[in-house]
Amino acid sequence: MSIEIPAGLMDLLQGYTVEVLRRRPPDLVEFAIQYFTCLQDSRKHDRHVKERFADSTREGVAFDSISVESNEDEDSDDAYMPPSNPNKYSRRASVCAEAYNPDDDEDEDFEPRVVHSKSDEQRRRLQDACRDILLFKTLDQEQFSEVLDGMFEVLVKPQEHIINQGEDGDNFYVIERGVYDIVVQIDGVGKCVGKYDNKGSFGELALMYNTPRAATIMATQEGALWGLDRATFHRLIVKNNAKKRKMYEAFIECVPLLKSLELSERMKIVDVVGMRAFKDEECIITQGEKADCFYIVESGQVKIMIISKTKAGQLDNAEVEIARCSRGQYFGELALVTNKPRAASVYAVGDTKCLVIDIQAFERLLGSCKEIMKRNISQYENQLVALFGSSVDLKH
Ligand code: 1OR
Ligand code: 1OR
Repeated sequence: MSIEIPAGLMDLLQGYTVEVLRRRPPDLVEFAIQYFTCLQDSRKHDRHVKERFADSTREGVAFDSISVESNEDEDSDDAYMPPSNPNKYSRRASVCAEAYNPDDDEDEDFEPRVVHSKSDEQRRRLQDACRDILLFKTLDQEQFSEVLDGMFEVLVKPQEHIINQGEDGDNFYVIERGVYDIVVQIDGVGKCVGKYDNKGSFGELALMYNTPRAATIMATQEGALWGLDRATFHRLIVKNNAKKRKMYEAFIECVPLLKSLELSERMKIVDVVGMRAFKDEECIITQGEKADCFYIVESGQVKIMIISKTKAGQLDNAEVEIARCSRGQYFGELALVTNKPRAASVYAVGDTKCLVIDIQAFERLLGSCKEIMKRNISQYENQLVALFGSSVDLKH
């Protein structure tokens, strides 16, 4: 029997839970009454204001410019007053992936554009560093150049903490060079759970979801980063995420691999995916290379090709097609799951578009899908034996 969860229930309970964790009230029932009563009052108030100003809205005055919210009393100890949209302005109020509505933020369009001047040489280095940043892949040209204008250079020393877990988020960072450890507190002990090796970006989560920093990022050697301030990140990237959600929501819903995830988890994936387009025969993955991302086919097709070698060690350099993936199917998981080089090469068949997820987001968001992937991987071996007999091995 399947039980349908009413729309909004999860967010409602999550909002309450977050406030409990934040404020640690002595009496949970009393606090619940206060919380939900205030929520109801603020909704009534919102409806009332909306009705009152409906006419002026029709005349072109944006409702949100009238309904001003404040988070001034956010940390006061007075009776609890949740903001009418608790996830919009208050810091740390949201740990869920609530959809962000760009139309709520008309006022942000009038924020002054931040420009950090750069030499030609700096701009060239910055463009190189940003070329493969997934979060920038769905921006249009104008938005992308605003991002580049807003970025500033940060030089770092060995052992320097660029981000400390638990702190508020100030900037988003793109790596130009350097190796950075990702350290997470587990049972009170800092554990290195991964690293960035001379490429990638970090620091987006606290800015996207108004949460404390989820990890510490520490430079292990001298390095160079490009920072983007919180306000510019919000105006350009978070706003674009709302459009991304609208664009990919329906598609992501029908990816079989992601069926077991909650809607909010799937939306968090959409927030960090990049989109890459490939031409017919273009190489997407090269066998033997180091892996740093995972793909889901959005349109078109890809073919998976391997170069095998016999157990006697003879190389058979011709590539053999072993499988194809089309809309909704994924590839590039094997190297991430097994921590080995790419087991095959992958080429586009016709014009093809893929959603791309970087290895850190893969670990963070698709951990619970790994069992499904592992089951599918165990079937690869059988297919391989069926195709080539038992005398073949993969060339790693
Ligand atoms: P942030 O703004 O929270 C810390 O600041 C950043 O570290 C975070 O954004 C991400 O960009 C980055 N879990 C959480 N944050 C991570 C992780 C991560 N990896 C990189 N960041 N995990 C590690 C996955 C390899 C999961 C750990 C349990
Ligand atoms: P990857 O990260 O190793 C290449 O990069 C991708 O091609 C790989 O992840 C898988 O997503 C895919 N059968 C089906 N798909 C495969 C196979 C495969 N190998 C790699 N990929 N095999 C069976 C052949 C009939 C190979 C056996 C391991």
